[in-house]
Amino acid sequence: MLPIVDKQSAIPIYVQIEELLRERIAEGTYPVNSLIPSERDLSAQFGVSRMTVRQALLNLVKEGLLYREKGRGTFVAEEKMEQPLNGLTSFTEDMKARGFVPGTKLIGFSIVQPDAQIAAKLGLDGEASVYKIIRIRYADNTPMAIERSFLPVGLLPELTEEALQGSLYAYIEQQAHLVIGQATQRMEAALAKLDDAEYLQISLPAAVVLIERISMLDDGRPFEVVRSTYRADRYKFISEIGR
Ligand code: 16G
Repeated sequence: MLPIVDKQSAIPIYVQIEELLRERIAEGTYPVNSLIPSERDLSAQFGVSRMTVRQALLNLVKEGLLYREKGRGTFVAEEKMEQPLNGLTSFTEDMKARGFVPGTKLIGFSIVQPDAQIAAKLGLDGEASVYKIIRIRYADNTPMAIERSFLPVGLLPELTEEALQGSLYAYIEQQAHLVIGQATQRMEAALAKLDDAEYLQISLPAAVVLIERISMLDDGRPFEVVRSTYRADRYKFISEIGR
C-alpha cells in the first residue's frame, strides 16, 4: 500500500515526506542508529521523485533527526538531551538524572592570572590567581560538551586534578564545605571551532550552543565562570515559563 502523499495539497510534497519519515521514526519503524531505506527505495515507496526525497532527508539531517555517514547511508539520530534551564545543577547530576553515566576528561589544569573580564566577573583584584580548567564531558562515553572554567584559587586552595575527574560541585559542597547559591547564564549560538569539533567528535561545519555561567556561593561570592560549548545536535534547552 502506498502511503498517502497528497499531490494536490498546498503543503509541499517534500514537507509531507518529512512528516511521514518523522512518524516512522517516532513509532520506532526506524529505530535509533538504524539505516533508513535509500533515496531510491523511498522514492518508490512514496511514489515521488528522488529529488523530493533528497530534499526531505536533507531537512531532517539539518534538524538533527537523521545523520549521514559517508559511503554508508542515512541513519536515525539519537534523541536530543533535554536540558532544563531552571535549576542550578551540575553536569554529573544532569546526566545521572537521565540515566547516563557521566564522564570527564581533564585536558587542562593550570593556575593563571585571569584577564580583566574574568577577574571582574569573579570580583577579584589584580593579584588573585585562578584555576583554568578545561574538561570534556561525556554521557555514556559520547562527548557532549566542553567546559572551560575559571575558579579563584583563594576559595578552593586544595583543589586537585583528581577531584576534577568527578563532580566539581560535589567537591565544592562535600570537600570544601561551601554552599552553592545561584548563577547567571548567557546562551548563544555559534559554529564549532576546529579544536572543539575534534574534542566533541563532530564534523565541521557544526552548530554549537555557547553558555557562560557565573555562579555564586550562598553568601554572594562568585566561585566560577564557566564557558561551555554544547553540541547543538545533542541538546535541547527547556524552560518553564509562567505568565
Ligand atoms: C555544568 C555547568 C558548569 C559546572 C558543571 C559542574 C552549565 C552550562 N554548566 O556543566 O558551570 O561547572 O556543571 O559539573 O550547566 P560537575 O559537578 O559534574 O563537575
